[in-house]
Amino acid sequence: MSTPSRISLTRFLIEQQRDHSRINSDLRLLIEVVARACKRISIAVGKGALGGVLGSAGTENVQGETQKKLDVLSNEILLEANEWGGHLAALASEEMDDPHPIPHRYPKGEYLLVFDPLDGSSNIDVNISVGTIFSVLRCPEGVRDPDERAFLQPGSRQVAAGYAVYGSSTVLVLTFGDGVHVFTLDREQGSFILSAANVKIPEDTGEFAINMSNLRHWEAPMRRYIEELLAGKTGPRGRDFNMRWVASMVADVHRILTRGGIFIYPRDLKDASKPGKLRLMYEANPMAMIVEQAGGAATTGRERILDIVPTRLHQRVPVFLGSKNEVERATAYHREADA
Ligand code: AHM
Ligand code: MG
Repeated sequence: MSTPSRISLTRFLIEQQRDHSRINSDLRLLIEVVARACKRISIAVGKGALGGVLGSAGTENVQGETQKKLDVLSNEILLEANEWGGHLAALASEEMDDPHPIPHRYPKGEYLLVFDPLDGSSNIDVNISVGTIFSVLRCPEGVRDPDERAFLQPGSRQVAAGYAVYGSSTVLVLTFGDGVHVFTLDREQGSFILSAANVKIPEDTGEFAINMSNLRHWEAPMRRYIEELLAGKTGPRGRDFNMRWVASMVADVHRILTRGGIFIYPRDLKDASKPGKLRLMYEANPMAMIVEQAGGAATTGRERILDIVPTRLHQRVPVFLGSKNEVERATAYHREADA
């Protein structure tokens, strides 16, 4: 019996282009380049203390968060990898105030890339999974030198989205709007190999992910939803629910992609200027596209995330995503309360 052939990311992308016309050669190059950058980040993360990359960089990003050395390094790796290939019109990142133009010495392409270079910063120094999240948009027609406005497109216009998790193994998850595919890094060969095609999130779940320490700051419908889960068998839901919270969105979402669940980072009344913690363009949108493509749902508790027209590159939104029936229930509670 012959062993089934392993499908590398390169082969997968070539087949998506040649046999299914789902992507063009520039988008194929873009994904290859991002995947290569993720391999480099995975190596840097994997070295841990021996690589001299742990700890704070002593700087702050635009959101006033202290940057870790690995945040800065990962951002540099993604920038450097993507500047010269001719596939991008501009890049933007959680770690940079403004979009990064393609240097004039290089050709420009038709795509915009926006990313969180290393998500889960609080977990970097403690050897817990972190990851990279990215979203690909088309540069609006006729725009030669894209600024922030070029990026402000609803998530429904993403042409691709993905994330990498640097965990016990490194995985890369991808969608082009036609299903979700998971690749696992073969560390010996240095290539990503398809490990699950067309993954689907179960519609029902008994597992939720949320930072419970913020409960006192939540809105009433949010508290109602969680209190019903916590009430378990003898409560209105009539069964017990289990909780998991890694505090790395990439890891929590990957668990949900693998076995279902609902992930929530709700609006928080602690700081009225912040309608949630997570950022729309490089956290909520790519994850929402992936989750919807896997049969799940993603809302702000009130509206579909992918329908939001962004007003700022670094804007924040509440996030409810994962198993469809739970996301719909939590969203219905918010809508009922508003009515
Ligand atoms: P980061 O991009 O600065 O790492 O912040 C985003 C992270 C998410 O990965 C995670 O879901 C959330 O912040 C955890 O927040 P908290 O520390 O409040 O539990
Ligand atoms: Mg993040």
